[in-house]
Amino acid sequence: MTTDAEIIFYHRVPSRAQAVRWMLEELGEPYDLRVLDFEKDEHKSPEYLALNPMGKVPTIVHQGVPVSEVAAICAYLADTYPKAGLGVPIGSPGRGPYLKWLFFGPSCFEPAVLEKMVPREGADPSSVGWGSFEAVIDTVAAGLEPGPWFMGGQFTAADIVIGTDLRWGQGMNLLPENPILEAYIDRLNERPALNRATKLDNEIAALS
Ligand SMILES: N[C@@H](CCC(=O)N[C@@H](CS)C(=O)NCC(=O)O)C(=O)O
Repeated sequence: MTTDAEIIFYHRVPSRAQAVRWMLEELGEPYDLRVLDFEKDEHKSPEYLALNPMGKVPTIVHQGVPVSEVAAICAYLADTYPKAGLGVPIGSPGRGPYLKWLFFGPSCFEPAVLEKMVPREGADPSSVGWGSFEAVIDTVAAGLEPGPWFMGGQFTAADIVIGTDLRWGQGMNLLPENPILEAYIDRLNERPALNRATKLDNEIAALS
């Protein structure tokens, strides 16, 4: 689908790009969807590699500039479209903690959960950036107290970044029993934008 939307979104289902689909649905701005066919190696085409040299999804292009990496895209969109209230502006006391959670997603939470799925021998908690799976889980659960979101009463891009990994970890049975995390995931699952994104992505999955 091609429109005159400001945002072009390179997508694939299933993938981490589903976090960006959710972000875009929360944002409420129009976007031009380009679904890449991995079977045809469209993500390794010269045109796509010029946008994302990793040959991975997601990527967005905004005002001619490509942005990749889930957390960077979510942070960028939150800053660029502040009316949606999904970011914490520079100068606000919460800006630092907000950035902490945004970076904690890909640098600590995701690698810890992936390591839980595929354990590696000899990872020293003091040298790996995420410490340990248990420490990461405890940190996230403590960050959700009192909640309901990482930034208290404000739902932000950080909830989309970490929330996506939490929902995935729960689906893969990788999370320990934890009432704080379970209640948080239940709250995420009630968000209309997430339900819209899931429905749209299920329609893509049904076509392939
Ligand atoms: N660090 C990247 C990870 C992106 C990523 O690994 N995407 C996978 C799908 S979940 C991909 O495109 N894999 C295709 C490939 O590597 O060939 C991000 O956060 O955006």
